[in-house]
Amino acid sequence: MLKGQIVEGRGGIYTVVDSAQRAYVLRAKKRFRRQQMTPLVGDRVLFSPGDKEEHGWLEEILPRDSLFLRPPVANIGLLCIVVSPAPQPDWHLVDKLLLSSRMQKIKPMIIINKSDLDEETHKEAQESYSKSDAETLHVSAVTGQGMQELGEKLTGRLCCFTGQSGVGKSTLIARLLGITVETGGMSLRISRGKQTTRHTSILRGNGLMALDTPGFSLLDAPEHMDPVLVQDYYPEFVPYFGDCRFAPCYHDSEPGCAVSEAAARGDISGTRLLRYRDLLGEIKKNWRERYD
Ligand SMILES: Nc1nc2c(ncn2[C@@H]2O[C@H](COP(=O)(O)OP(=O)(O)O)[C@@H](O)[C@H]2O)c(=O)[nH]1
Ligand SMILES: [Mg+2]
Ligand SMILES: [Zn+2]
Repeated sequence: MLKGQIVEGRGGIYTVVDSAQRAYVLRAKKRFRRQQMTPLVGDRVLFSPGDKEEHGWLEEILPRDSLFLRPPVANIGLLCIVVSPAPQPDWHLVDKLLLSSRMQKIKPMIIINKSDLDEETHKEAQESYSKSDAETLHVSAVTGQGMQELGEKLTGRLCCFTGQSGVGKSTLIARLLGITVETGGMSLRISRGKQTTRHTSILRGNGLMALDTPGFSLLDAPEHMDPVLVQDYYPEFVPYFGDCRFAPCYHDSEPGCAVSEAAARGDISGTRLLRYRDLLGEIKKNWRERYD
């Protein structure tokens, strides 16, 4: 048996690539369906290659390091959350993506693209996230600023690009991997129309592996999350947890809240705390309505 990684899955046919970048076409054995195991793009697998024109067989899915749901991809090593000056950043969306990456134990990175247009967006990002553990990097796919450093950070892991539509995800990937990818304008409109049938595949080039996603304008808050756990995913709040007057404290409007005090002193970002409270409100509402 050989070892490889699924780079594409379509209608029960999987394309798997081995360490020498050779591609194989495979089908999954019936056993997978019986066991309700769905092979996913990104899965590391064992397989028997086919003979000449015959497809081979996917034999076994190796344990996953991570599982991302939108899109469904296994073993993402880095979630690249892209923002730009235009379209304007939706920091609530960034916070939700950070939350889901941390819940899945996937390292996040915030990429501020189109730095050729302004530096304000980068300053805003630093204000919000310098105390969290998310790295921020400002680049321009057009001028090439920061692109070499970005390429180095992507090396050696499967990187998923996500964020609003139009921020330059496809342009960044095309430039980094040296390949052609559908970007803005007409082709974007076409790909939008096809979005429901659009499948996910791993793109490869220059020794890098990336996933492009169509981008979305809205991401729902987690539906079944105990609201008291949300704060655990805000690393900059953690040092203050023991110092709040109430236990548990949601760091919402409780008196004597050490997290609120830290924000008032400017030790953590006040805007991020305000957005946390909005998200907490949404998660509380989902939690109350979970049995409806
Ligand atoms: N000024 C500027 N425009 C960019 C940059 N990167 C991408 N764009 C443009 O932004 C638009 C959307 O890019 P696209 O890659 O399709 O965005 P996506 O929807 O996130 O994949 C296109 O017109 C790109 O040419 C950049 O760094 N600077
Ligand atoms: Mg795109
Ligand atoms: Zn508190």
